[in-house]
Amino acid sequence: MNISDIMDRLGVEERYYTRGPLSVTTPIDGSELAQLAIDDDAVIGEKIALAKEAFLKWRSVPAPRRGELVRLFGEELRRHKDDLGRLVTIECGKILSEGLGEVQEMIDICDFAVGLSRQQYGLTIASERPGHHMRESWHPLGPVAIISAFNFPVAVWSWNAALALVCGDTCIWKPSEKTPLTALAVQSLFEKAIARFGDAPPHLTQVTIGERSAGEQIVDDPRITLVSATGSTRMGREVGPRVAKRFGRVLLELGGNNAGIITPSADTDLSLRAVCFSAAGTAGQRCTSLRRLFVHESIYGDFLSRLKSAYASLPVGDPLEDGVLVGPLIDKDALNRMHYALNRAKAQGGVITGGDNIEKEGCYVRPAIVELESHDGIVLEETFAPILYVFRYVALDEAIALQNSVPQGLSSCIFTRDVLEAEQFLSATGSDCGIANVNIGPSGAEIGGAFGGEKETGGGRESGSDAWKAYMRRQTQTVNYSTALPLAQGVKFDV
Ligand code: UN1
Repeated sequence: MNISDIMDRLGVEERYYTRGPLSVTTPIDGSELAQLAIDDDAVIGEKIALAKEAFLKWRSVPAPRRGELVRLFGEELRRHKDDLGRLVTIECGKILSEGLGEVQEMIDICDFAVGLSRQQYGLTIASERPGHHMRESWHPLGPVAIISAFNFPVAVWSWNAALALVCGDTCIWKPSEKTPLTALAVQSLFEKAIARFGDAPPHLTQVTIGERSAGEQIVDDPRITLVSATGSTRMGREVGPRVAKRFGRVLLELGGNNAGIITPSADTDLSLRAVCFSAAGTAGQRCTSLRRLFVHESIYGDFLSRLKSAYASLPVGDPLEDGVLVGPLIDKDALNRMHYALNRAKAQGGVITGGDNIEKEGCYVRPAIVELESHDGIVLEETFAPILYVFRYVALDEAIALQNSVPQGLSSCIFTRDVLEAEQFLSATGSDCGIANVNIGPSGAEIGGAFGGEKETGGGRESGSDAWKAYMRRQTQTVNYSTALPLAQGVKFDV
């Protein structure tokens, strides 16, 4: 597949993707797209130094002016949405409307960050001492490392970078080795915005292409004040303690094992569509993909037979083609892991519908439904593939308890028209996840809310709401505007 025209329009020169040891392939047909150079330790060290140098200047630029740069970047994204969206599809295999949707998500977070650049509000606090006032100020933090995954190769970076930039931070981005081309393209669009902005310090954002050791170097460097990492729980288990050891900050977005509950009052058509999109869409390769479904016993038979026929008619194929809804898995390893999970589910007594490979270049597979009685074993693990484990339930309490009984806690949903059930699900005794939805699936969140999850999902929150606070340092300030020196808590210390 030839990408030179797209790369050209996105402003990436050929020399950056035609020589080097890292071979980049497309999951569409497995063919090679590019060969990239890999940064060695010295280059990464130099990039970190440059990020620090840029930070020392950028932190003094007024926040609304920093917002102007992000506004200009958003304009570049709007202008190049078609090409970048297509490149996302080519590099990671999601269908074109989702590739375009990913760029839209970048545009949305840029808009959000522009507004935020005038809203980094702190509190004023009543002081107990006469002639004193207290307040809270938010200051820029420092260089931020963004480690991103293949499945949202550009949107998740932008959630971090757009906020970090208006907060006065600089960014070093280590994209997945599977999707470095979209990172180069985004960097090039960012540089177009920089050129229009005029007086930004150089190296506000940089990309580093590297393998595991590059990640380790970034994670261990004390100049990196925040490591925002998206990926598996296994990766987070290594990154978290290493950054903590040097008292750095982490923001972790790790594995999910998201569930849905279909209650007797659910709107069947709506819930069927939601289940198909969130379990089979993106070939099950979202952190938020639906992986477990609890269906009330009174509607189980009917719901399952409709779900199976919907699955049987899902168009699987080339994600660039019109009408296709399910593209390929990212690579052969992903395909092997899917079959491994299906074999284990079968050994646990699971009855499998679908899941067979589709004869075609690339890693195409029919999404699978697995009906199970025992909620354990492989069900407790996240497999990044279109497998939906389905269970029958009798009482809602029991379904919620099972939903919460996995180690991960990212996203969850219930389908009901009963307000009591909906509110129970959203209450303190309901879903234990970072995201809980009613009458929509667990995936496809908007940028306005804080995104992230509990337990082994890592506890981080990115994107909307007050997630920006993770990219700043909080300072509590007390000013004495009197001539006396009263001490807090009535302490006496007269000299
Ligand atoms: C991810 O899968 O890493 O909520 C992020 C969603 C998307 C983001 C998913 N907006 O499904």
